[in-house]
Amino acid sequence: MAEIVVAESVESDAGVAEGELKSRAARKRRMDLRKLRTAFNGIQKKMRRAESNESQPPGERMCPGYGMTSMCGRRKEMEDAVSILPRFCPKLGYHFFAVFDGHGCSHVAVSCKNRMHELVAVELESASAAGDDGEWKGLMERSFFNMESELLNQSGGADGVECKINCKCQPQSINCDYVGSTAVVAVLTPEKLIVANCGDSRALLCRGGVPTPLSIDHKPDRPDELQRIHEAGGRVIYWDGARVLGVLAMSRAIGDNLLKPYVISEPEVTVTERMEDDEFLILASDGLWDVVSNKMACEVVRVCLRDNRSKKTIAVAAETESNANATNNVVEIDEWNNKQGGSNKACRDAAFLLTKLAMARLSSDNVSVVVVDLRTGSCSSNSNSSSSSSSSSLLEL
Ligand SMILES: [Mn+2]
Ligand SMILES: [Zn+2]
Repeated sequence: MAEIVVAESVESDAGVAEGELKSRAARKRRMDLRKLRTAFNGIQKKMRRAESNESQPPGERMCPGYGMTSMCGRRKEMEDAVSILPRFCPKLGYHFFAVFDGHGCSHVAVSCKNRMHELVAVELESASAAGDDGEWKGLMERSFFNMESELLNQSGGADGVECKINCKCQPQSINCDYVGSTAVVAVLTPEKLIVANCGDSRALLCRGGVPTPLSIDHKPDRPDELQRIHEAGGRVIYWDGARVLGVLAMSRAIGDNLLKPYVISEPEVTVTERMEDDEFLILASDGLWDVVSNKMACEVVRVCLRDNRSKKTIAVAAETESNANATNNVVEIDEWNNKQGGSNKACRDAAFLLTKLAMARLSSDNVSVVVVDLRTGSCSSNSNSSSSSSSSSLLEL
């Protein structure tokens, strides 16, 4: 600002009559620039507030854009379940996303869908500060343990099974011990992305265009899992792929009482610091991952989200062309950056496209996909700096 003032006084001191018009025009340009800069500063401040969510009570924080598809596909029964709960823990304002892939029957997956977020919220509320990574690990492990304990209590012990959910296995009590579900659970905080996984569903982060898995599938032939099963006295038999005792094609699951202690429900937990170049998160059941690679899934979602963004950018450009008033342009950008989170068309399209791709590639399983656009809604403090720097570079243009 000081620079501009100095420049103005120098020019008016020159006082050349012919230059009068020129300098008036220059002054007007500077005034416009100053207005624009003031407008940008205001918007930057607003963006930072919205993104850090500091001004909002945790219970009202914006959720990133998300979309999901869950399809029975070529299977007879639908045994997948999806759970999405923005602000599931009102005290902290964190967001919850999960995919549960049931086997034997849907009741374990459905119970997980109904209860897992509540169990995680109870743990979060009782934890004094869910800040450090070790605490997150314990917290998620306890939630999974409690989830399974509830299922065991439901199945009434020696008297047989008493499922609370109406399901196909209810009359045949013995089968219920062969019923289970995978669980891939993601908790999103303004700074971190926590993933707890048990089974062969998968969480994949796209960071700067690079597919970054946040979970490793629990398959019986994964060397460390194979060793664990052997040490527990179990065996992995190859019967249409590697299976625990020749039965289950995954080495961890919630439920599956008859395969204990070889099949365990303890999740593996990753805590990932959110970065400015985090693009989106995909959670999906093996119905997708069996036929679509991490790389391809990332590419498909990128195109969907980019298409949506570029449409918006074109709209902004058209608006600018027809209306030379720069301030209007700024308002458009402001709206674009602050667009509300929540269920979002681009993410829904991306999830649907991935599901269709799995079908086209002859997936024989249920397919469930959740896509979360990490560039919308709540952002980390890291991305605050990036948004302000990108605004400044806009200003320099
Ligand atoms: Mn499956
Ligand atoms: Zn059942």
